[in-house]
Amino acid sequence: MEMTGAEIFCESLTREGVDTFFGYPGGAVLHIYDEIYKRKMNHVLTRHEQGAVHMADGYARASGKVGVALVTSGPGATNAVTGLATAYMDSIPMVCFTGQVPSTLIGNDAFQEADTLGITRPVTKHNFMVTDVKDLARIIREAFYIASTGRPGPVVVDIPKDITADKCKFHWPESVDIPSYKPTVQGHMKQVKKAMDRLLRAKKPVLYVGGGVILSNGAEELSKFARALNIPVTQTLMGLGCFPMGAPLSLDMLGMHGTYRANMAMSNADVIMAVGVRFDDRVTGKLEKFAVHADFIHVDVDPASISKNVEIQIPIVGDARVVLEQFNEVLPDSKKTEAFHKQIAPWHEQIAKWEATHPLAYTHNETGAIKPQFMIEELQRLTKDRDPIVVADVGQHQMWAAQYFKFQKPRKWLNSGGLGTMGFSLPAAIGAQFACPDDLVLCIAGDGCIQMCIQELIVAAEYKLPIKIFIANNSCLGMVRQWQEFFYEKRYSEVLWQKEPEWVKLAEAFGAIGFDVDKVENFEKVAEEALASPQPAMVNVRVTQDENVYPMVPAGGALDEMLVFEPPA
Ligand SMILES: Cc1ncc(C[n+]2csc(CCOP(=O)(O)OP(=O)(O)O)c2C)c(N)n1
Repeated sequence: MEMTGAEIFCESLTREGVDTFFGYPGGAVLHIYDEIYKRKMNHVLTRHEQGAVHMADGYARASGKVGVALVTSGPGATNAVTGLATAYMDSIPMVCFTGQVPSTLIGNDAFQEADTLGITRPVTKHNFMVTDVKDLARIIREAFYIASTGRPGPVVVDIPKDITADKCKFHWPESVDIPSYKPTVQGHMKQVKKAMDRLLRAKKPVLYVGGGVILSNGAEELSKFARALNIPVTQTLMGLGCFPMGAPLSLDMLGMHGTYRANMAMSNADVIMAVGVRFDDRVTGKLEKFAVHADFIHVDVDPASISKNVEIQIPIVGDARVVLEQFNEVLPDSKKTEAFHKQIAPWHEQIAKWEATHPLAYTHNETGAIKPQFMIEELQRLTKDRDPIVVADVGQHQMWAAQYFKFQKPRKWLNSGGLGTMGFSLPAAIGAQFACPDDLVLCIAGDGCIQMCIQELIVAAEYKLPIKIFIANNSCLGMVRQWQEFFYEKRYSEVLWQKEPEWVKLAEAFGAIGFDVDKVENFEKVAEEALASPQPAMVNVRVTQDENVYPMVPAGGALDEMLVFEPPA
């Protein structure tokens, strides 16, 4: 039977098992939207294309499935770019369909024409333009395959309008075979054994693990491996929760705002086994001074990330979970393991000393004003039994959430780590709630970030999503203020607001319930009320303005040259 391109589009999404997708209509995608209407598909109408793509992203991060977005040509596609770049930097599996002007008009500066392929090429893992309706089903199948295999990432499929009206016989390929794309899954066993051998000779080993462990669903294998050998584990911002934070072996986060013990351990280690990480500059600090005593083992699915920033002695290309499984197969016998534990015992003692001298710390305010760190700690305490998904935005509040909310499991901590996209949290929280309808979803945002995609709050109200937004409101762009305090002699240029919205009214205007709180003594009551509500809620938490995130490795500094918190005399 013949189908139109629009029918093929919808049928292909169904075959891919897409249960929810996010989008915004327009001229170039009208045929597709007509078919969505006829089939009553589970499409979520957002209020901005950036919101649609962040929702698809949050859905993917929380569920592990491919997130799907659909936007129109021209401004629809350009509005999607920030969301695509965000997903690209964090290796999030996503397929974004963009409408395009009819094939005959391409290159004519037609109404709502943009060179979507050109614009999105640097921010996608791959992109396609469909030039024949007969290719549509195959391209959609390949797009999902490319997005979700190897190092995951967003894929754009650009579909000219005429293709969605053209007809052909529907053919769904049984399997995908792309000769130029064959990601390596299994690690080379010789390399695994070599790495194990080097590791067992280490006196100061560290496991440096990140988002790749979460993306590959490798957290269990990681725990098994780290615990068997008793090796300390530090996680990147993207990897939080892939190993339980606060556990005896966990050094928690490393990098610019990492813990003192994590950064000192990295700086003094003799062997670093990196798994599913990319040696980002926010992690390494000054490269010439990064972990100068260490030999590196690097496990990564993307061969291009190996020796990209730091020279690797033992590379292993493969899926993080699969390679960790391979490591667990060649664990030493109990006698050798015991000897290794003894060999690294002084290292554990040293790490404990670092932790004792410089733990994460802040002081409470005598006036009863709320410190942002307190807000995070309290939120964790009040939601412990509900194992929430926490979606953060970008700035100081993000770093405090990363430091103080001790994530125990993967996929519970979602944030824009690579691109640092302000505005991410609210739509991503909505996407996460669609993916996990029974979970508590907390959105932790700054007063700057929340205003960037606030229009999506109405979507939470419309779909009755009980997301809980906590705004750490310091009446400024706090992270920028902190840099201006430290590095620009307190010249606070364009970071302090003169006016802000009336937050409770704003929440109510969007169909959510709103709360204000500004004293420690009231926080619990207000938070409990918001958390208990079946509605979306937005809590404006007035926090102190002059708080800084510590430790801090100044940009371009070495990891062990941290500015640390000094309690006031
Ligand atoms: C889209 C975008 N624009 C600008 C920035 C630069 N930036 C990083 S953090 C930050 C301040 C965020 O302020 P706020 O949301 O109030 O959070 P706070 O740091 O105060 O916790 C800014 C402007 C960014 N990351 N993203």
